[in-house]
Amino acid sequence: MELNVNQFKKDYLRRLKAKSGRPLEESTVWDQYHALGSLIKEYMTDDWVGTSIAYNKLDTRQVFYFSMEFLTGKLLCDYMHAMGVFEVVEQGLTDLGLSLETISEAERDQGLGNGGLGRLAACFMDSMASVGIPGHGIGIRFNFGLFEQKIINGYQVEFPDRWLENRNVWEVKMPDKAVEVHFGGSVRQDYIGGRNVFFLENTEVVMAVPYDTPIPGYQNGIVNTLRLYSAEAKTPDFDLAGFSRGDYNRVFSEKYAVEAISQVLYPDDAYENGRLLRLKQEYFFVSAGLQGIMRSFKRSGLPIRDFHKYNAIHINDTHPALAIPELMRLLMDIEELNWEEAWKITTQTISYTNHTLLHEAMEKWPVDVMKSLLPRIFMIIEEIDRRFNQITERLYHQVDPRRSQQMAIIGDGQVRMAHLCIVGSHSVNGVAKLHSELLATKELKPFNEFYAGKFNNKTNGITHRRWLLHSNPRLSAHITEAIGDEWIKEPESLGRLMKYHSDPAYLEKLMAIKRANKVDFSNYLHKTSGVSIDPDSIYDIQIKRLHEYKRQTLNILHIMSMYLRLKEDPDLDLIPRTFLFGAKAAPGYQTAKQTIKLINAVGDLINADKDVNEKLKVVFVENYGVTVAEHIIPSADISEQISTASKEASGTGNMKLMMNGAVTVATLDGANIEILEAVGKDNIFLFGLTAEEVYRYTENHSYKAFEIYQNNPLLRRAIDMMTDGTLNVSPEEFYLIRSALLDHNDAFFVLKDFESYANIQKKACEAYRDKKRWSAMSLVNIAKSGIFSSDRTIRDYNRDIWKAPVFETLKGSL
Ligand code: AZC
Repeated sequence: MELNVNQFKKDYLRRLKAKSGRPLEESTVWDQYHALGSLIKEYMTDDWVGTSIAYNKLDTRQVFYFSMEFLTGKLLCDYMHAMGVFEVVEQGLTDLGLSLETISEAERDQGLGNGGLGRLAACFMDSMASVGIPGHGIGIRFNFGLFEQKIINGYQVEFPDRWLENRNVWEVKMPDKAVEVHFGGSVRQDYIGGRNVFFLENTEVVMAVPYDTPIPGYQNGIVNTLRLYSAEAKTPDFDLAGFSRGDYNRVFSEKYAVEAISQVLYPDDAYENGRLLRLKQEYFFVSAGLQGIMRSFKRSGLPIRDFHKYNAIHINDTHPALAIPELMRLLMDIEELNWEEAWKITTQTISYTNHTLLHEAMEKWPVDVMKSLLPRIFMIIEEIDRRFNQITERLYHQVDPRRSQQMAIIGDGQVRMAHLCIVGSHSVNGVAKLHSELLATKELKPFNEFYAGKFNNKTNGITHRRWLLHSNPRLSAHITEAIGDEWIKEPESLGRLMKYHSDPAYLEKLMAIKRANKVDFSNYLHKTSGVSIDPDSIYDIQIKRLHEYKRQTLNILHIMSMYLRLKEDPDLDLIPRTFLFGAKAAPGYQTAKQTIKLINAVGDLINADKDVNEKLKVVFVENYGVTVAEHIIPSADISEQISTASKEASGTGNMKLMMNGAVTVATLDGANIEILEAVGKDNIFLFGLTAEEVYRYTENHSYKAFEIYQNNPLLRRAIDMMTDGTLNVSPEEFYLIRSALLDHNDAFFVLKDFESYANIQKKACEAYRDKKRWSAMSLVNIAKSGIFSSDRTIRDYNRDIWKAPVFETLKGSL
């Protein structure tokens, strides 16, 4: 948009006064942030409203991305970049004696997600708008996002994330678009006008109230919408009669029970804990979202039988799986279509992404729970299952009689949500080549054979605008100086940087930028936690959720072994190295929590030991999240992507780090394999078992972890350090970690991969010593990262699955 500095200053001073009721000199940083947010939102409004009018007018096919999680982070600076007003605003604020940096610190992270899955949804929102796809997000407006983590005495302690406590300037409440969602009750069946009709009776009614947040594309005037639903009690306040009788407890507890639905995000990443409230959350937003879509579709006057031609609904993992029976319900019970018509529309509307192969993450709901919470929905699922079984039984009863039971949606007293998604959608995709291949050939093989062509791959991506352009301005400028700014719209043109591959001046500047970013991060860390780190050491970074399969344990055991070697030989020629960890553990995941304590205990030992602390430092960065990531990633030298092969579906942190010039230490897992294909084997450090080997060892039970422990003295000493008193904790402190490794035969092959990990780490350090070689490696990683932009991912989804129109701009369609 057009905006000059003077106009901005004028607008801003007025807004500040109106919002805070005080002059600039007396305003707080919060006032300043709030006024700025509200002004930026206003600047966006014409395009936002215009976009939705244009989509309606053009009867456009639209995409709705249903996701339980949207891990958005902060929005202010992103918005300003998208609108092309960043520099003007920054200058205007400086003129007024204010600092944009300070003001943007007042914004709270929108942390409505656990990790990869939720952050992917946020990147997709950005890319859909920027690529020009009419695509919106549908989710839950949790009052509390993912918990805030504090490290106290080395332990993770969780605190509630009160992100809404000072209001959210970006959202717009839409009370007129609220819909009712029904739980419980019973189904009454009637035969009216020649057809079976189903009524829900005696249900508990919850109001789903939408809050809309604008999602602007990058300087294209398109503004899509993220719609998050909040649960409210139906009567506007509470039961007044009960209140006047003095029945306060009952009155309030009913209101709270309803509102509990959108109260808090479950803090489990890739793990399903099967709570009833969680199932309520899933149905709540799915039903609300579909009713909203249905309502506006009907307003358009288009025939209901064409619903799938105008709406593509994508479900992010199985959490929104109930969209399938819910859409069936709406089409049959409300729109009066028959089963076959409704089924055709439903399956052609819905597509599904699987994000994990881990069995503990696969959602299954007990039949009796589903039946009593959602009686009509359960009936529909039963009917889908019955019809599907009929076909599979006919097909397989002679060849393999067990197969139709294996494929059933309802089995062992449970509803298998992944099976429901596969049967009820027209496309099933994995999130990296290896993951999609394992889905099709192993975990979901019978389905892939049954549904030829339904399974496909869409390798994940990240928005290079947030993760490079905005969070690493020095590197962005250096790139633009060399190849122009086309890469912002067409990220694969980053490949043109390859011509600087052996240009000493260019590479030197690249390293100077990395050094400056490292200084920035060390200042940030010092300011936020009081910890000092040395920008001349290697920054070796592992940032992601804490999980046994991600193997933070392998990293820390290797650090412990380096410590032991250094203690024996203090003159060991090592380049100083800072190991940084950032990770939240699910509050109920004890092994993960012990790993956090272990990292901190090792850090305490090493950082205080003068024999080693010139060469090694271990830092656990508190409360890892989107904003912390934006500070760390530009400074990274080494990216640790060391999951047990076959366990990490894709990973996306790996992409962010490579894009910022870090070199990856990797197993052949998830998207690491595609990073290898992009950069070539000389620009990545690979180690460890392959997925095939992991499957083989697991299947034939030939792995013996204890033998490795006995035969590798250094590794044994590192493991024993957990219990022998060196760490200044009780010998019981890390018993879960130790027993997972030794008593339960190390399910994630930490011991098996240890030696090859230690070897590759040595190689990485040798490479780092050679500055020229390292800087060229770093450059190749940046240059080849364009394919990991979520713009590419979104274009792939749209080309193969959604098939929505792509608009360069909507100007002129109004
Ligand atoms: C994650 C995967 O673990 C990660 O590898 C992937 O990059 C990310 O999704 C985005 O696709 N999965 C989850 O966070 N959660 C579940 C239930 O899979």
